[in-house]
Amino acid sequence: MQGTSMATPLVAGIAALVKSEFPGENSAQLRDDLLRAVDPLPALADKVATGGRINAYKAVARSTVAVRDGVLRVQAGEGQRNHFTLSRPFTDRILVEDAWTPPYQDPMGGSRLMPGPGCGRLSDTRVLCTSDGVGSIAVDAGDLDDTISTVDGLAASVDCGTGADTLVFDAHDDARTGCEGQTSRPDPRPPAGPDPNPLPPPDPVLLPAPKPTPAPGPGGAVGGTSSSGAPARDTTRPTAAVARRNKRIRLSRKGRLTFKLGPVSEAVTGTATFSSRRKLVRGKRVAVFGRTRFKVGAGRRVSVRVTLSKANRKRVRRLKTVTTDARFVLEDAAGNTRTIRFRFVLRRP
Ligand SMILES: [Ca+2]
Ligand SMILES: [Ca+2]
Repeated sequence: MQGTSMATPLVAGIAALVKSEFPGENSAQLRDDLLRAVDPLPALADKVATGGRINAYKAVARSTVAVRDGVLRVQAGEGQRNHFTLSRPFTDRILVEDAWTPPYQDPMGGSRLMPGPGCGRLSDTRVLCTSDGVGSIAVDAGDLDDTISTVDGLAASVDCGTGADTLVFDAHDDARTGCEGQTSRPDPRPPAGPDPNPLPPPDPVLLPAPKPTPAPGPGGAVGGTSSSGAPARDTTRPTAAVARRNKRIRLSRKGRLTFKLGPVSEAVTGTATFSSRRKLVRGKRVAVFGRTRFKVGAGRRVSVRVTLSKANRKRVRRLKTVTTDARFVLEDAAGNTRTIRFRFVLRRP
């Protein structure tokens, strides 16, 4: 079974599943959930927006992580095999992880971590919390077979729940319930001083729904969609405003094409790929004629320059104009990516 007509009911079915589990979500949140719940597949890298295939387990498996009243609480949802790992990379931070099992590995495990007060998301399965004022840790792994590794040097209360569970703990006065396999951890590694970076921003999904903003004019924010209304703000992915869009760009006499995008909301690295249909590079239906990498700081504009080959320069001169597709893939320090596409007309010098 393949193709969009097959994929549509599958995605719609998973959307219904998410909606029944989390009825309070609005459509922007639901869309965000579906775009995150994929197994990346190399074969789909350039074919679909997410570069992956939807995974129903990933769409609904969620755990919450928050600091309340001096306790860091990790609460698993129902029907999840969790692999909670707590660590202390910095003296003032606690890192909580619940990694997905690799695609095709059965049974599925891991969960998307939803950061509450005192915590922020690094990626879907990694959350960083403050340890300021945190006196103890409470982990509830819930049903099914879970593995839990607690943080060093903090009293933990671990409830492994039902299932065959495995716990790795340090010699602290930990309270442990329902954990069958237990291992004491050897000497902890000391944390690397205070974290020089601020905590990641709070989870946009837990924030009140964003107010609709007026349609973006020139230089407006660009989200996942381009023309249909104001996109939802997504602080976990790099955003960029558009400087040149649907414009005509003139090729320089030396065959250079300069394209500007930005400014970007945070420091990003990325690639820009330029392709045209048939006209440049003979014999191919869609041909890439330029590709370049870039690296820019927060608040700066992405400016890329591509030089056309001599043969392609000649073709642009002959054709006068060439419809060109530009594809920008931005990646922030935490590994979140965003793809932005444009179509513009390349003009001869
Ligand atoms: Ca569990
Ligand atoms: Ca369990």
